[in-house]
Amino acid sequence: MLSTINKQDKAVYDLLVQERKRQEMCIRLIPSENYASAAVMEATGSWMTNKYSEGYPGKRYYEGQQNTDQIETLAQERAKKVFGAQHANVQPYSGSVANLAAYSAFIEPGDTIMGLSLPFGGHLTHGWKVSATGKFFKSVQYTLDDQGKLDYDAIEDLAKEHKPKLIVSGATAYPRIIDFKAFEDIAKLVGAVHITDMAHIAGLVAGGAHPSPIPYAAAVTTTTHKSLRGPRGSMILCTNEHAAAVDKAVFPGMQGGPHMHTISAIAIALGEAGTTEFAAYAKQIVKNAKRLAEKLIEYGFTLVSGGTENHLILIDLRNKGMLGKKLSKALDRANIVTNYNTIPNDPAKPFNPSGLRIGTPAVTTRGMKESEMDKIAAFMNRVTEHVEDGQAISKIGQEVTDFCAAFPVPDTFVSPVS
Ligand code: DSN
Repeated sequence: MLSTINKQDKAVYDLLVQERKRQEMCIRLIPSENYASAAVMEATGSWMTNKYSEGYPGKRYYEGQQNTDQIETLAQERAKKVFGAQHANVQPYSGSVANLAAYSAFIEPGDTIMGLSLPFGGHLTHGWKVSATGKFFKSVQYTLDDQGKLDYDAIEDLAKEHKPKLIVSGATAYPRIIDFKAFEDIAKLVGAVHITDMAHIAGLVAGGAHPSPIPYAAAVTTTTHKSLRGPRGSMILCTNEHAAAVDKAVFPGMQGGPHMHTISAIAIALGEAGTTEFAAYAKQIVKNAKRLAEKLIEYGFTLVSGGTENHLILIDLRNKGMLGKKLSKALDRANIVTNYNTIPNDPAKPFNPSGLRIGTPAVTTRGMKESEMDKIAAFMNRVTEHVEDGQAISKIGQEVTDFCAAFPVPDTFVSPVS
């Protein structure tokens, strides 16, 4: 496997193999990561890499689209079916581009947008000041209440005060169900367009484990590689009413040639996401997150909002007397991969914040269930208690690797020409 790369470029081959091993021997808890299937991985390395297809099916600027038109149409149709959407654009290169495209389909530079502040769990592209979305648009940011939950009354008040043209719902570090109807009602009240970024929860929505934003947003953006378990790509879903504006905003507004190899893999991932197995997977992600949260609480960890209702847990480490970076680095040495993160109203600096963000999509793909979450919580607690003890951390790292051996990763070690 990967024999061609092995023969041609040993340096890259060695790194690819090492990464495969790392993914196999670690407990991967970064909530935006997953293991794509072998079929998805094969498509991303396929012949579609070689094709330019600027435009849309039936309306391209290059010839030779006999197969690309069909595969893009297939991806669109599957996206519409999985999410119950009227229209799907499967071309955005990734989530950030999809968000900027979605905004520009509805509003002009200089207009006001309103999204969840990044340090409270939003995303750079929800209007954070250093992002193009915070520079090209006037940005007003909502935050969370004292419990770490969305406060729809406060969001409504802020919207009434600033009258944004566009309101973004969605988050990257929010452990609770989002009430998309409440956002739509607020948007209607102030005459704003409501856009949802469901990147983190797309797999849960596809599998019926989180309410869908589709009925309540003018457009819904998502990446395809998080809980949806596809390739690194993105989509925008909308009603027929907004299809032309969204398509024009993506191409030619934001991008040139679509990545047809990624779109092929998105089609495959959506084929997988439409199955009953995937629905069970999505529900297990949430069950696992809830169990992991319960156990962490038993070990004395403080969780932002008191727990989780989705795939994600945000730990407030202040009562443990350490910052997120220190713990995430110790966990990494113990082969448990997480990321440090701000907590709401974080007294510490964003590059060394007070929180740790974890989630269960990747471990659930490996077949781990509630009893394994108990073990993961125990490992995490031991690392926290021995954060300064290199020997103890190495011992835990070996135990983690032994534990992982019973849960094979999807075979991503593939080559389309073998
Ligand atoms: N970087 C992604 C995440 O980890 O949530 C969001 O784009």
